Amino acid sequence: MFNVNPYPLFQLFLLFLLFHPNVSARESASALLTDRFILHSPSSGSSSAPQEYIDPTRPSLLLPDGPPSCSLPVLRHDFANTYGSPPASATYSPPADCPAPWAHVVLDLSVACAGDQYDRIAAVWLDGAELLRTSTAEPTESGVFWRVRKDVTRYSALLRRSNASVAMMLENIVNDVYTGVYHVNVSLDFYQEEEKRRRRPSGEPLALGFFPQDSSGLITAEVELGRIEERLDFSSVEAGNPLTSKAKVPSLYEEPADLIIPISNEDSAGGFWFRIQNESDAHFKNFKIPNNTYMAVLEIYVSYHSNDEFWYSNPPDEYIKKNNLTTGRGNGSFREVVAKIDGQFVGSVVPFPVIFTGGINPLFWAPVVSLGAFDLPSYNVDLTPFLGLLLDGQLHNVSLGVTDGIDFWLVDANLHLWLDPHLDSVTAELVSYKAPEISVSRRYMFHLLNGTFKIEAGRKIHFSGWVNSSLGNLTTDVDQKLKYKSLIEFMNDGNYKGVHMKGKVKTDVRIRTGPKAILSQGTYKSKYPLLIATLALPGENNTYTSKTNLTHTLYEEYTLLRDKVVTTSALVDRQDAEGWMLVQDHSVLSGSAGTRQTYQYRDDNGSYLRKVSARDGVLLSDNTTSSYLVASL
Ligand SMILES: *[C@@H]1O[C@H](CO)[C@@H](O)[C@H](O)[C@H]1NC(C)=O
Ligand SMILES: *[C@@H]1O[C@H](CO)[C@@H](O)[C@H](O)[C@H]1NC(C)=O
Ligand SMILES: *[C@@H]1O[C@H](CO)[C@@H](O)[C@H](O)[C@H]1NC(C)=O
Ligand SMILES: *[C@@H]1O[C@H](CO)[C@@H](O)[C@H](O)[C@H]1NC(C)=O
Ligand SMILES: *[C@@H]1O[C@H](CO)[C@@H](O)[C@H](O)[C@H]1NC(C)=O
Ligand SMILES: *[C@@H]1O[C@H](CO)[C@@H](O)[C@H](O)[C@H]1NC(C)=O
Ligand SMILES: *[C@@H]1O[C@H](CO)[C@@H](O)[C@H](O)[C@H]1NC(C)=O
Ligand SMILES: *[C@@H]1O[C@H](CO)[C@@H](O)[C@H](O)[C@H]1NC(C)=O
Ligand SMILES: *[C@@H]1O[C@H](CO)[C@@H](O)[C@H](O)[C@H]1NC(C)=O
Ligand SMILES: *[C@@H]1O[C@H](CO)[C@@H](O)[C@H](O)[C@H]1NC(C)=O
Ligand SMILES: *[C@@H]1O[C@H](CO)[C@@H](O)[C@H](O)[C@H]1NC(C)=O
Ligand SMILES: CC(=O)N[C@H]1CO[C@H](CO)[C@@H](O)[C@@H]1O
Repeated sequence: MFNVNPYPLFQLFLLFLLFHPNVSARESASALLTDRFILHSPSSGSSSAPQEYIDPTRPSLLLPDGPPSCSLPVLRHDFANTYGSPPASATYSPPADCPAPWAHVVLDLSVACAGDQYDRIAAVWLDGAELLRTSTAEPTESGVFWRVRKDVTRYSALLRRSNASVAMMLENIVNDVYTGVYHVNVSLDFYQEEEKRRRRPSGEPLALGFFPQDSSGLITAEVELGRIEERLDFSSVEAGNPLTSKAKVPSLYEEPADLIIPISNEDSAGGFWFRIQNESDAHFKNFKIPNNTYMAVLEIYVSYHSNDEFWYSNPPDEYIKKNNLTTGRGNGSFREVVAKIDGQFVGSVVPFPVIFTGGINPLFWAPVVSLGAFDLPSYNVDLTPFLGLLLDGQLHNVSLGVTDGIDFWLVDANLHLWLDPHLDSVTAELVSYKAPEISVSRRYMFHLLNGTFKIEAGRKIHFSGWVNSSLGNLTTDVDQKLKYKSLIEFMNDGNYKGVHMKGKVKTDVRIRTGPKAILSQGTYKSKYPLLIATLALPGENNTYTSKTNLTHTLYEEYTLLRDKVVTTSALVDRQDAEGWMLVQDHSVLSGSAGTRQTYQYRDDNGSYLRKVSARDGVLLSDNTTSSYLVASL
């Protein structure tokens, strides 16, 4: 049993009352709206030590083991009343004693906080390109702390820059009610491989070219020739005679890009992300790519807030209107983040539903946070088939928007580009483009506050294009199948709410030299079902008790076929949570809850299983079984 001290004043709620004087008791005391809450910490027993919070979703076995070659602190900041302030920033240069190339680079974020505070969204950027999207735990009086370690090797092109700007945004509010200040350290750990150190003793980057600074404030690139040669094994390629080479297959994003162009907000006063407020609110960024780009991937970062924080549980507007509800959390339960180039659809994402630590029942997320809450996923869209449209030395634009989105989404992207080290320019053409409109079917039935709302959506896309580079004339086929299902049920006159959502995506990327000659094929499959059942029982004095069961799973499978060798990896990450809370306004007065998590990963080298269970803020067990030789935690 978790006992907490309610605060009589709750600023936001008062504001809400001020502007919505007719808020119905029915609405504030029901399961109708999936919401966020604040956990006020007990004032007694606060002498206990600060507690570590964990996100056991990314095991360190996937990260390098042992001490890094160098560790570089890059940013330290106390995020107090930072609402409306620009991001905290510092100057970054790679460590002099650990020059590139690096086998791995790991971003290490440490956060500590004590007091009362909501969960907050945050991000770290380097020269405007996002490296990490993260959210915070809700603290307690005695304090909480956590650490996020993320492999950022893929951003090596940025990390090689000197005098770059590292920035972190974390919009926090500190006043009499919200007292928690987030203390943050960001550092980078560089791991050098012995072999690589031997091969490139000087580590001196060879500047291949600078792309002219454009009037609209474009890119300056520095490319390291040695790095590219190592990766692609151009050794058999005669620089002057590229087309005779027996093509070695480019790795599917295994090696870092040579150039990363941020698709982010140049006006960074509110952070480098774009703030998307409705479905017509798409944001653009102009860019120019080098003429020798042979592979391109757009990496999209997203998070959803305010009226769309729980977009997958929002009822349609007709239900809200018909029942005279005052909520803005509507527009149905389907969203799609759409990327376009020069106005043409090139890819989309139905995001994985990350639940922040104040969401649904905050007691679920102490001290085990929801899947991805400390390290939100980013999504890759392969743009290689579109290089034919971009390789003209002209300005193009990427736009990012949210179908059916309402206030507000934080979205940006990084354009990863791989450059040919032997040619000043390559040629390319988009050969096949099939991107039908997404099909969405909606079946809504309701009578007053009871109802069922079903949405099914799907889309199949196919893009194909060739790029003639010193690797040969390679055709890239991208096929993607997207499926989305959502069912929201309201029963007991709105006091019971069931949310069933499932996202499913399968992406195939094939690289071939001819119609049948496949050099490599990568297949990525992902499924993410989420089930939430909430029963609310109205209580005295504008309180209610809410009981919730939740199951949240991420399935991922990756298969790579290359040189007739197949490699696979698979992940199942599942959380089951159940519990109750007594709520007044948005404050949790008391409650009890438990969360169990099972993280299973396997690949061709072994398997890894981690089981964690927690109850009422206490970690009960944390057991790991691993067949890997090194599995330090
Ligand atoms: C940040 O680093 C400083 C200096 O090493 C240390 O004193 C402080 O405790 C760190 N804070 C966090 C949140 O890790
Ligand atoms: C670093 O960047 C700042 C501003 O971007 C500039 O004023 C300064 O001259 C640069 N320093 C070096 C050593 O390039
Ligand atoms: C969408 O949001 C933008 C940016 O806030 C605003 O200018 C525009 O009027 C909004 N459109 C609609 C239809 O609400
Ligand atoms: C909503 O408000 C209208 C106008 O005040 C009223 O006629 C209607 O009965 C109300 N509907 C419900 C479900 O309360
Ligand atoms: C983006 O490109 C399209 C097609 O070239 C053009 O119509 C549109 O005006 C561009 N948008 C911006 C904001 O540059
Ligand atoms: C890239 O190619 C275009 C024509 O295709 C040309 O106008 C431009 O000058 C080239 N850019 C560079 C940097 O060579
Ligand atoms: C590359 O291959 C495609 C067919 O696979 C062909 O249509 C195209 O003309 C080739 N490009 C060059 C420059 O040879
Ligand atoms: C709503 O459904 C519940 C059962 O879930 C039923 O008891 C109640 O009568 C229904 N309300 C209305 C207005 O139909
Ligand atoms: C949660 O699950 C338990 C056990 O299956 C069940 O008894 C309870 O009714 C469920 N609660 C809700 C709100 O669905
Ligand atoms: C509700 O408020 C009244 C008056 O403030 C108080 O007497 C009563 O104990 C409260 N009930 C609960 C359940 O807190
Ligand atoms: C599981 O972990 C708990 C504490 O974390 C420990 O007490 C227990 O012995 C472990 N069980 C196994 C089977 O390893
Ligand atoms: C599905 C749905 O209700 N979509 C609506 C979302 O909101 C915009 C306006 O903000 C409408 O135009 C859409 O029809």
